[in-house]
Amino acid sequence: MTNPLYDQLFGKHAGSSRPFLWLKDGSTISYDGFLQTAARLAHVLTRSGLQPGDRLAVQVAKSPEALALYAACVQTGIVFLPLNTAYTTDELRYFVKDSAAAALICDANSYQALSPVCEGLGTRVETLDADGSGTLMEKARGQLREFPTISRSEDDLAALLYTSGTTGRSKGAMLTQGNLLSNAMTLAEEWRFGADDVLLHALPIFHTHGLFVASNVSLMAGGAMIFLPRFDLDRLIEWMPQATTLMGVPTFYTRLLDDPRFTRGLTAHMRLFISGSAPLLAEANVAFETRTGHRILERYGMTETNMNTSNPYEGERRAGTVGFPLPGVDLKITDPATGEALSQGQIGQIEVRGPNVFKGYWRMPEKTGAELRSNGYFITGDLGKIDREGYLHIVGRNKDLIISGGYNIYPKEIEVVLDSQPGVLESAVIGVPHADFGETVLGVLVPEPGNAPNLDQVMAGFQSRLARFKHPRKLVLVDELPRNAMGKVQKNVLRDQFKSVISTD
Ligand code: MLC
Ligand code: AMP
Repeated sequence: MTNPLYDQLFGKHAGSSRPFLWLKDGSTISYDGFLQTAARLAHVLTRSGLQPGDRLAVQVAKSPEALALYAACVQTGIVFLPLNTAYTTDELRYFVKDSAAAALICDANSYQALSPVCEGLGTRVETLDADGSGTLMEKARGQLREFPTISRSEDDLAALLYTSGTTGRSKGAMLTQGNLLSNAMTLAEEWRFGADDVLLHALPIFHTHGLFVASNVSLMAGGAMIFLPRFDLDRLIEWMPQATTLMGVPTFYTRLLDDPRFTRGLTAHMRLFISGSAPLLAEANVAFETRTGHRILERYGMTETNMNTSNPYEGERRAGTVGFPLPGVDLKITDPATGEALSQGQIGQIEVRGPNVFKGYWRMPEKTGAELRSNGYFITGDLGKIDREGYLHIVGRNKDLIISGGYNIYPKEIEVVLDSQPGVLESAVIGVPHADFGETVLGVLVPEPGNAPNLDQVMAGFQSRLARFKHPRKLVLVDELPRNAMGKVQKNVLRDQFKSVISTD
């Protein structure tokens, strides 16, 4: 085998006229058509000088061409580096510089802002828009429909995915071919994906969930995807009769439940609903079953590890839990202070080991050393316990992290911006309950003596610096922040104090 990930996900479908992508206008793209686009893109990338191991940063709207770019990277050994379309130019500068990306693909709209940034960093820029137009596809048009796949091993890097850090500096998680391949194989089998499956795909493709879990599993099984540009309730309901499975973050499911058109009849033919990326409230799962007769299958994963655990396909899907470790994944609960394994029922930090666990953080050996033990266990930063029957319950986080609508937001990044604003002495950013997003961002500010900040100006300070989804939904002023004996801000006290501040608005 020359390139295990390419061969298993893509190469085996060469020549197949089966539909791979169904688009919102009702047209389809066959496996073969998709692979031909990928091959053309592979020629463009290699002809522009990109070598195996080089990073290709991609910040583009979801489209078949954007997914083909991922396939082209796998085929050429170029490391795929997808970026959230909401990131600002300031955020992009960091990712391109830190990864030393050889090239960036962006929307035509962003070209003007990003090309000077890239020029300074020696990074080439091409454009790709949602409709497939732009310089990239223009160059692809004249290329051959076949590309001689570059040889790779399971240990070679396939992708670099940035996850924010608790210190405010994002870390690039290095994912190998073997990491992605092992997880795709396991999940396709565990969730019984087959060539007849049609996955309703409404997630973004710049994160693990939409890119690796949803797309890799479909590719592994040879199934099709209804490839919607984004989550849109009307489109989801319109397309559901054609689908067999749906993967989503909990917000997908709560929004569906809020819509009277989402009925037992609409879902009667569905084979499977899967949720992840954020906690699905047990009550939401129970309400979903009452409405549809389906119990959502909840699983647990993260950027660094792909998927770690899953509720069973057959057997009890226990609401409020994330199920059992996947085959090949070792999982233990440890004492955060000592790292010693705890016994069943005790709450501690969740550690995982297996072929799914990443290779480390890009050019950050100390961070890698702090989170990835030499015996292969990765310290997830999540807190959990295992119940009597072996189901994992996630009960909290040992890391300062907010998950809003499935997007991770690190408070430190926001506090740095708040603290730099005139009139702000100090700040603490916390997650508070939100009916739609699960959690949302609240900024708690202490004013400078005699110089209260203008809150509108403070909010305006975020515009160019951080993606919109990270901006606080609300700012509140307090005289001082609660601190413990060590002087550490007690965010749990603030979370308790302000737990109703958003939902009761
Ligand atoms: C959008 N907005 C958000 C937001 N999404 N704000 C907070 N949290 C979010 N998740 C903001 C926009 O900036 C905009 O602000 C307003 O909300 C409406 O934007 P929108 O584009 O209309 O939002 P919508 O389409 O409704 O998006 C909500 C969503 C989306 C939940 C459908 O966020 C989404 O697709 N989330 C999935 C994220 C995901 O894939 N996570 C997986 C990570 S991988 P304004 O003020 O300008 O109107 C991972 C590992 C694992 O975690 O285990 O899977
Ligand atoms: P990310 O860094 O975006 O990959 O997010 C990973 C984090 O999402 C995990 O560390 C968990 O905190 C959280 N997460 C993922 N799936 C679940 C789930 N099913 N329940 C609770 N939290 C989850």
